[in-house]
Amino acid sequence: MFTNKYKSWEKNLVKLATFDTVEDYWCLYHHMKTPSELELGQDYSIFKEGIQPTWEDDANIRGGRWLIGFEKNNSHLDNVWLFTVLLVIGENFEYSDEICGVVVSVRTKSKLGVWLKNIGNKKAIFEIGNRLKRQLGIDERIKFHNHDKPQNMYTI
Ligand code: MGP
Repeated sequence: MFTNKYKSWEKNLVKLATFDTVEDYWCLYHHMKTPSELELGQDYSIFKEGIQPTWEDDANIRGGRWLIGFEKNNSHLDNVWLFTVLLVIGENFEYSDEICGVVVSVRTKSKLGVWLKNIGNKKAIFEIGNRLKRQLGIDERIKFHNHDKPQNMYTI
């Protein structure tokens, strides 16, 4: 998790737990706050074993993320987060191997990011983005950003 207590970005990262199965995640889930119960500025990150939730990690350095934005005080945040986590850990994508992790950032306008390994794998980027939209029932546009650059690469 990102605690938002310290000035240094890295110092705010705290490892909460590891899990192997959906069942184990379910146990953790029931003991944790939901995103909407976190403080403003905090994040939850769930990444595959061995991958740090940072742009600098070897698995992320050539990657990017699909970003799903939420309006202020959106009541769907917790459900969309849970459903996204279950989709990702259940490997529900044709290109599940390309997914590094998922992050929910609690802000005035919160956001959910699905981090992918390789900005060169356009097929995987679109398969994952389109499936996320379909499975989560998102009608609004979502944007894919290269971790390196602030402007978005793709919009669907
Ligand atoms: P953020 O948490 O992704 O967005 O990054 P937020 O808080 O909504 O603000 P935004 O307006 O910048 O979108 C906030 C800041 O945290 C970034 O500008 C970086 O300074 C720092 N930061 C975020 N991430 C994910 C990283 C990272 O992976 N590595 C490093 N070194 N800094 C990061």
